[in-house]
Amino acid sequence: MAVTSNILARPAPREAQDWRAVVRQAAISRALDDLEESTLLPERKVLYQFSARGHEVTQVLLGGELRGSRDGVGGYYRSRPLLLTLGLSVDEALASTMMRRGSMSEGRDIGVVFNLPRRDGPCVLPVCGGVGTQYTPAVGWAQALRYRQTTLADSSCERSIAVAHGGDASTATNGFWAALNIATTERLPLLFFIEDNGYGISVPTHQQTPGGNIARNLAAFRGLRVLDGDGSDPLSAARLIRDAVAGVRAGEGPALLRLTVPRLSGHSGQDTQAYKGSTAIAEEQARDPWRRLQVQLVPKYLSVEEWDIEVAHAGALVTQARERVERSLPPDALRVKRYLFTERTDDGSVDLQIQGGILPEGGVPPGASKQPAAHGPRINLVTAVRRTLEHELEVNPRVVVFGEDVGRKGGVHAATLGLQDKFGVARVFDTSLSEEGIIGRAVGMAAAGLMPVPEIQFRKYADPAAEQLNDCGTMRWRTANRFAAPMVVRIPGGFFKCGDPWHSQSNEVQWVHGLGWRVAMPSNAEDAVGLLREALRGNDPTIFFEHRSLLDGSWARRPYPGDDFVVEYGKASLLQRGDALSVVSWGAMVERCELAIRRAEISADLLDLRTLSPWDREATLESVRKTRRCLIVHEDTITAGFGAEIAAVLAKEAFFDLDAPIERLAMPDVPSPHSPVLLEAVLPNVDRIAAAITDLVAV
Ligand SMILES: Cc1ncc(C[n+]2csc(CCOP(=O)(O)OP(=O)(O)O)c2C)c(N)n1
Repeated sequence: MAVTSNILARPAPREAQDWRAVVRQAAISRALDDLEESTLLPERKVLYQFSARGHEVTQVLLGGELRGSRDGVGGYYRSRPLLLTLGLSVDEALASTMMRRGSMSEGRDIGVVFNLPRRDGPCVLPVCGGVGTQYTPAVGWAQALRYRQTTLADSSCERSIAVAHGGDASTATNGFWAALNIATTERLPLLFFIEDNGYGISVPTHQQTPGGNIARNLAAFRGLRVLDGDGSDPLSAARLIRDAVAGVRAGEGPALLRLTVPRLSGHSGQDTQAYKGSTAIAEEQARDPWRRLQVQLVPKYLSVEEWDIEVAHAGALVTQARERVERSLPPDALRVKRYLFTERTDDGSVDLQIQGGILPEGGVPPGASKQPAAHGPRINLVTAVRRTLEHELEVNPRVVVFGEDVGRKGGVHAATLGLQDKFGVARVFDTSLSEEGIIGRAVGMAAAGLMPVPEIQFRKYADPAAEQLNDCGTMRWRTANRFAAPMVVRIPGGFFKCGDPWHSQSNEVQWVHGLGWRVAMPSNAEDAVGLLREALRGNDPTIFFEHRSLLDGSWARRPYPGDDFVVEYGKASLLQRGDALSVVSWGAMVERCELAIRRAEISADLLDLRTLSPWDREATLESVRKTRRCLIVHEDTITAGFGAEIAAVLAKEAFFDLDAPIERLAMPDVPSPHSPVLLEAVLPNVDRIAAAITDLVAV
């Protein structure tokens, strides 16, 4: 066993290990793998099998150390032994792989992609299929532990830690490096637990990290305690695990523990391992930690009989669980569309997720009003955003605002100006430059009961966070309402005085296609206040798009509508009424449409959708059925833009009411150009909108 460490390893506390429990848990894991590999997979009762054979002893040992009342784990598809140790029942495990009712996702997700919501012991964040996605949410959990302890005076978080569990290849991902950077910079209580089985499917570890040992490579990484050992030597692995956990728990900052283990089966049930060769496979079998455990324990710590009893007991547990699960029902196909968003029960109360966000912990949002209490001077949209954030930070101690430059500078768009001075660095803070880190961290914080408000500096720069955004949106659905991560992602974007492919993208349709996200695109300061507040007090993840040209635009200015004002999502605003046609728009195009209608001197309905997910189908249909003509105007590019969705719905639902084809005016399929001359040539402007209105009315 080698220990490479920039802090010398301390002797582990001499607490007795319950070896019988270790044997029992590891035997259950192995019995599950035996059953799935030998029977359920060939019988096609399990469609995806990811064996943990070779990984089970180290994971069970880790699970035994996670006794903090608020410990949080980010795991992956090979984490089942760890979960079994933390409370996943054998029935739940089998119901999940066999896609039965009572599984952790109700048949919606792969059976080894688990979750374990809990507030009285170790909680496992919803596991994702994407390799490396577990790391930044684990960082968010670790930061939330600190926040809850210091800012919310929540003593249950004292000495609790976060653990991110992954394989050797996962250390090559963006998520790993983002998490490592944040955890060490912020000195968070996070353990990176890396099980190095030598392969990422077929690609050997030396192609994932130079020299093939991530622990050795990180030995000089500042702020990280690094431990390295042989997971096939259970007695010494147990000491290392205990030592690593104890250090993080004691407040020494993050640590990384790498343990080598053999992967004794294929990567998944389909994998023949032809790339390994028989010598390598034989060598791996010789390193089987389960067999070594027996040699190390029997008879010194356990008698032969005790070992056999535990193994037989595990086998019986799995057999009985299989019988029960075989008799259980398949998932309910009628429920497959449920739980993309918060739902209500028959009595009207919220059908709450077990964990994530503020509501499951008893949080009650303050009273709200849909009527604006408009008074005072008109304020611009950026002030509206700032003032709303300020008020919500005041009334809700769980709101945290963060992103690149949002702290001392107050954001590059000035939306958070002065907030750090007022609320302190724990609640309003700068992050390192990692969008994966910003959103992944928000996911972990939301899961831990906070309301994160991350800022993505410009729309285009959400690209590196795409994976975390996607997985956040689907979390409620894929855990069948067990977990959700409500948050408000503020994203400034769109053109300003000029365009360019980096700062001026709109592309809102991508968010609408991102399942599970609510999407707001306000056109003015009053709606911005109401939509932002509604999102901040809501229970679903929300993309709040702040259009750059509106931040200080004069048309968008409105009086502040009050500290209680909210705007319901999915309710369009009918800005003016007319009968010759309906103009449907949102964001920065609304102002142009209003001017164009005036210029064309046509009597028209002007609908500002305000939110695109959900969007107000009813109001749009009602208007179009009345005017019998519709022009949709948006800034996003035309092909498969959101206008296409609206047009498709109108074509189907209002077909016999239409007197003319539905028209769309949008950016052609080009990136936003920089020169104002070029931008003017492609962006819908008042002249072109007015001409389109005139033409459509003439049809
Ligand atoms: C982002 C992403 N890329 C590719 C894959 C396909 N894939 C699944 S597992 C895997 C290898 C991961 O290996 P490692 O992290 O070492 O864990 P192990 O399977 O060895 O336990 C790959 C490439 C994926 N799931 N996610």
